Amino acid sequence: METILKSTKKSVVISPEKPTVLIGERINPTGKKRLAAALVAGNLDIVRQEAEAQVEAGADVLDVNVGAASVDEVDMLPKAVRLVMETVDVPVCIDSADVDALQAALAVHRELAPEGKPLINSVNGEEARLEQVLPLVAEYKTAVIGLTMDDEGIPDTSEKRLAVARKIVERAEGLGIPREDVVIDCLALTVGADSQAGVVSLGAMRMVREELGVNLTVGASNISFGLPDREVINWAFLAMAIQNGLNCPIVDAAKVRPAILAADLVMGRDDYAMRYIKAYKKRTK
Ligand code: THG
Repeated sequence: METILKSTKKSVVISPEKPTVLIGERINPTGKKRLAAALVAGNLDIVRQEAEAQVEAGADVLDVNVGAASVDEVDMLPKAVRLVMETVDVPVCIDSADVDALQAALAVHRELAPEGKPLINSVNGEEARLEQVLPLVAEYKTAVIGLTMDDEGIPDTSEKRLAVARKIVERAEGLGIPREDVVIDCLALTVGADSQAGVVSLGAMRMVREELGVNLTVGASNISFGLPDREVINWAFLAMAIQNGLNCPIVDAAKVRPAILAADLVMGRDDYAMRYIKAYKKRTK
């Protein structure tokens, strides 16, 4: 099961047989006042800096999200995607709740990388969203993240999240979108509010991976929201999620890459610990 993303110069293969792919989360104004203010002012300098810093920190793909109050995403998302594509070589993950913004960004992506293949973030099990986003995925031949939530919200059991994932995969295949181009997000909610949030998410990952065979992402840092020393919780969750089939988390690469390399090593995906040691040497230099 290979999901292949492409920029102009680079292909990234997401596969259970390969090392974990890191999708860098930092081009996102959520919780970042300085970036939000800059986006409102139309200033994209921080986007350029974050793109460079994340690739330097080991991000394999960059999520691009400009959603904030009073940002015109239809205007800004294509500009941010263009800037990221002109700044770094890695494939992009185009993240918006606004379908018109997704379409505008996809048009720019096609212009700059006619042979490229971005990841769209995201569709979910809501009828309206399936009807709006999947045709874009088919038209632009992209890959897409499917969130395991629907018109009723986020299901509170693993089985119900699996059912939403099954529906998204079936609807995608019905439009001729190959299953390998659907990456499922079983969703992490904070364990600070619900002690079962981690177990439900991890269980859904195992079931989706076993039944549907698709690749898996998750916005990993949500697991620790509101708690102290968040990184420790994120590391534990990521290691367990990787064992349950997670293979392309959305993360802050600078903060979690060592933990992910350690998990890949323990999972037998790093011969002679070459990747782990190389990253350690770079980090301590
Ligand atoms: N699933 C999918 N896509 C997603 C998410 C998901 N995209 C958005 C989000 N969730 C993942 N991205 C982020 C980006 C930033 C933060 C968390 C998740 C974040 N920001 C800090 C804060 O809020 O405190 C600011 C951190 C800083 O400045 O260092 O935490 O779940 N498919």
